[in-house]
Amino acid sequence: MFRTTLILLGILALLASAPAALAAAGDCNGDGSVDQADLDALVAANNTVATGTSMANCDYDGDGAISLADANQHIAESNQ
Ligand SMILES: [Ca+2]
Ligand SMILES: [Ca+2]
Repeated sequence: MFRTTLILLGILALLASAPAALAAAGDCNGDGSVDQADLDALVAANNTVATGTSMANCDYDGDGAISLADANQHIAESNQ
């Protein structure tokens, strides 16, 4: 019984952490999907720091900041 409880708690912990684990490139606003709202957020965040926020999902060049280069890459990858 105790072991079953531990297994169930482990499964619940995995499910609870799934959204963070599934954070995807292009999900600028961190809502779990990639859509127009992400491009809007990306453009609005131009010239801001990306590190430590959901905007890091859209820091395509990995320089720690959001720029128009990231917006251009976001558009290019959205059109694939
Ligand atoms: Ca999103
Ligand atoms: Ca960048």
